[in-house]
Amino acid sequence: RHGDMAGLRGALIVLEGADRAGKSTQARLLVEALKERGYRAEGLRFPERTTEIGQLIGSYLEKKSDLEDHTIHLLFSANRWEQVPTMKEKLRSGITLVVDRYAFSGVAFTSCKENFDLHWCKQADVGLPKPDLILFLKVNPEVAAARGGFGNERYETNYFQEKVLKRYFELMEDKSLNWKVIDASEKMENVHKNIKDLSEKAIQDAKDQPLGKL
Ligand code: T5A
Ligand code: NA
Repeated sequence: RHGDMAGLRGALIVLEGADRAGKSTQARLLVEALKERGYRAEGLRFPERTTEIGQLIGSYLEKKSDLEDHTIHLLFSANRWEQVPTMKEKLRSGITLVVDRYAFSGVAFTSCKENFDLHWCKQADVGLPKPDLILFLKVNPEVAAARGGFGNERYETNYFQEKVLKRYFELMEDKSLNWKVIDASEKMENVHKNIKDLSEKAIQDAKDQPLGKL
């Protein structure tokens, strides 16, 4: 098996994108496909709503509670930090991690609120494991709308989502990160194939490179 060779780490692969771009679907398909091809791979998602911090976030997103905007931003970040020891351990042991949303969701969403400075928004995630590959799933709003209406969670409005999308494109200008834009309006299988090919390449490129930091 590819991941079992001593000293070779797994890759950190992140999926980002607008609402209903298909991140969760593609994350699941990617983990399955990598395993089939003999890689060790596991999925992870943020927010991880099952931890104590995650439950506070879940309740906020479901609008069962209100939290001050800086506070919820820091909780989203803390929800990533609490997974870091496990993530590092898994990557070190050769497991590739496929992550459904990461720090870029945190920055894109909070920085679209009134009176938030981009620099401030990035600080809480500085030092997190740096992704070897960030797949940005791009869908046009009409295609996303055809996949079902918005739910009732916080942030699920056209106005806010459009702002978030613009912010993602600004974040993608950071060339120190390995962003790849995927046309996620295509059929699920085609999107999957593109993602799988880029991911296999990232796994090969990452295996003898040190894990970076955001
Ligand atoms: N947030 C998150 C922050 O503010 N700060 C943070 O730090 C973080 C991490 C939670 C919210 O929290 C915010 C961002 C979010 O507002 P979530 O729980 O990840 O985010 O969001 P969800 O609402 O679960 O996920 P999305 O709505 O973004 O959807 P996905 O995962 O992009 O899409 P998916 O895979 O569920 O697919 C949606 C539908 O489309 C179909 C699927 O079958 C499904 O029905 N579909 C396709 N149909 C046709 N063709 C394709 N290619 C398709 N792919 C999927
Ligand atoms: Na999702």
